[in-house]
Amino acid sequence: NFRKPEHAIKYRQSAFSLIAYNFGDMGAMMKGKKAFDQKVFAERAVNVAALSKIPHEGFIDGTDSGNTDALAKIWSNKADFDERMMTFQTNAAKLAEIAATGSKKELKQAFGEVGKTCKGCHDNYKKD
Ligand code: ASC
Repeated sequence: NFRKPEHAIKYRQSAFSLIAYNFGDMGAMMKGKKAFDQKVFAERAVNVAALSKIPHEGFIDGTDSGNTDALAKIWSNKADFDERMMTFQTNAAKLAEIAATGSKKELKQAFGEVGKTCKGCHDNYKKD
């Protein structure tokens, strides 16, 4: 367990930083901002799939204030939030699977699905 609320906040933020870096690099390839490299893309997708399982645990009670962009709404809509987190994990796992063997078209679609889950949560539950 976390000893202090700020440890839980730091824990989830650390995971999100790693997710943003890996997903951002995949995004650069999808947008043609850098050359598409299937091997690198697939490695990043595996990273995101593993990392997607980390942040949820950090959203413990009493961590809606302090050094966080998380809105208190998370805890008054916890079932919805939890479900979105699970969808993120499921879609990230699918993307990793498709990235290993799939066509670029399939991969683009799966990448978009993960991006939607990021955005959905940010729009609803993150300070802008
Ligand atoms: C990213 C990133 C996000 C998501 C989101 C997807 O690369 O940092 O927060 O994608 O913009 O819509």
